[in-house]
Amino acid sequence: MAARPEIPRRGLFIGGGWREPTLGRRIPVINPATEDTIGDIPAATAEDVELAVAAARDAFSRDGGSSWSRASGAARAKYMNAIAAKIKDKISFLALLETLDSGKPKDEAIADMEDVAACFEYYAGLAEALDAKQHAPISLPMENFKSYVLKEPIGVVGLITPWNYPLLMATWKVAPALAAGCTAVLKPSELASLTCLELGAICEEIGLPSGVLNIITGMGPDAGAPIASHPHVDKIAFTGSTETGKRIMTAAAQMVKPVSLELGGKSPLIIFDDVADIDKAVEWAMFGCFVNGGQVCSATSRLLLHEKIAERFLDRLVEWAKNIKISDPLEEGCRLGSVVSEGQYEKIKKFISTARSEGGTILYGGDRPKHLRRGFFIEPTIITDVSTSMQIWREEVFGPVICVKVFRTESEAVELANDTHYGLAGGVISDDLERCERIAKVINSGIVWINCSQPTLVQAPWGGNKRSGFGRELGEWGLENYLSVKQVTKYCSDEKY
Ligand code: TXE
Repeated sequence: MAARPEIPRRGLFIGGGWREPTLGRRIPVINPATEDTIGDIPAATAEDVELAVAAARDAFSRDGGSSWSRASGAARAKYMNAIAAKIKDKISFLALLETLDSGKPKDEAIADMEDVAACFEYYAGLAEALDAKQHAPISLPMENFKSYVLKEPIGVVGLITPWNYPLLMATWKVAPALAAGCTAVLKPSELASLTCLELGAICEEIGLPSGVLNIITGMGPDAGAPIASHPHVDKIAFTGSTETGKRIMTAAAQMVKPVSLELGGKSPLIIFDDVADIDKAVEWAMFGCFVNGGQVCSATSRLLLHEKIAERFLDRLVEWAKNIKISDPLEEGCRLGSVVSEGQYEKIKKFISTARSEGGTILYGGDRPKHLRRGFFIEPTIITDVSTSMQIWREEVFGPVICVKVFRTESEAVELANDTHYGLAGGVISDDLERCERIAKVINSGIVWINCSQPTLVQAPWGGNKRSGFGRELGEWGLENYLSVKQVTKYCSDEKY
C-alpha cells in the first residue's frame, strides 16, 4: 500500500497568499475509508468571501498593464502551462490526497490528476488561439457601416464545485475561466477540498499574479451562498445537486447574473439483443455505474435490457460484481473504494431499503462488504423488478447502485430512457450502428454514448438538459461560458475604414 503523506495545513488562498478564516473556524477532514480524522480545512464566511472577491476584482482590472483581463491570451497560457507542469510533477502526492479525502481508488485518482493537467494544457491552447479571434468582421449588407466582434472576459467569476472529482471538477471551471481572462473565486466542497487548496500552493509556486485565483473553503450556506449573491461576482458556474442549483439560480437572479449549472442525472444505458460481445457490454454497464463508486453525475444508473438477453446479461453482471475488488482505496488493484462520507453512505443505504420496500429485488449487493469493518463501503448493488414509479428509478442515488428494466421494442426502450426529469447523458449498445445513431437523436440529454459509457473528452461539450442544468463545459463551449461577445460598429460613409 502507498505511504500516507503529510496533510498540509492550509489557510484560505486570497490575493496570492494564505490567511486564516476571519472567524478562525476549521472543518475536520475525515478519510471515508478509515473514518479517521486526517486534518482540517478553513471554514470561510461572508467576510472572507468579501476579501476574495475584492482580490479577484483588483486582479481583473488592476492598473499598470498587469491586469489578467488585459493580458494577451498567450501570456495567460504561459501561467496555465506552468500550472499543468507542476501538477504533473506532484501527481502522486495529489492523487494520494484525493484518495484520502474522497475514498476513490488510487488508480482513478491518478487518472483524474492526468486529466487535470491535460485540461489546463488544453485551455492554455485555447487562450493563445483567442488572440487571433479578436476583431472578427461581421458581414453586413451595407457599405457605410463596419462591424466586428470582441470576445471579452465576463469578469470575476464564482466557481462552486462538488466532491466527486474534487480537483478535476474545479479545473473544468478554473482552466477555461483563466483562459478567457476572468479572475475567480473557487469554493470546493467541504467534503473534499484538500487538492483544491494544493492548487492554491501551485499558483503561488509558479507566481500566478495575485488575486487571479482565490480559493475559499467552507460550508455551502456560509461560504458558497455569499459568492452566489455577491454584487461584484459577474457569473456563477456550479456543479452539484439540483436543490442547491435552484438556490444558486435564485440568488443569481436577484442580480441578473448569468449562471451555468451542471446538476444531477439518472442516465439510461440501453442494451439490445443483437450485441455479439456480451462481455464487453457488461463491462461498459459495470464501468458506467460503478466507476468512482457510482458518484458520477453522468453514471448510467438505469440499465435497460432487451428481454431476449436480460437473463444472460444479468448473470454475467452479477458475476462481474462479485469479482470487483472492494478495499481500502490505496490498496493495489482496488476497483471500488468507499463513498465520500457517512452522510452519503446513509443516503445510499436508505435508497436501497426504500427500493426493497417498494417491491424491488436486490439481485446482488445492498450492504457493507463483510470483510470491511470500518469505512463507508457499499457493495456494488443491482436492483431488478423496478417500476417507473419507484424512487430508485426516478431519483439520483450517487452511489454504486444500478436499477434494471427489461424492454421489448426500440420505441419502448426510448420511452423508458426519456422517462426522467434529468437529461445529462445516455448510452446505447447495439451492433446495429444505424439504430444507435437513430436513438442518439431522440434521447433527450446533452451527451449520448454509442457502444460505451462515460468516456469524457476535454475537447467535447459536457452538460445537460431538463433538470440536469444548462450551459456546456469543456471544449470551446467551456471557454465561451466565460466570454462575453461585444459588437463594435463603426459608421464610415465619409472616410476610409
Ligand atoms: O451537494 P451540494 P452535496 C448530488 C448527489 C449528492 C447530492 C448532495 O446526488 O448525493 O447532490 O451532495 C455548495 N449556496 N450531487 O450535498 O449541496 C457545497 O458546499 C452556494 C451531484 O455535496 O449541491 C458544494 O461546494 N453553494 C453532483 C457544492 O455546493 C452551496 C455532484 C455542491 O454541494 C450551497 C455532487 C448554497 N446554499 C452532488 N449549499 C454532480 N452533478 O456531479 C451547498 N453549496
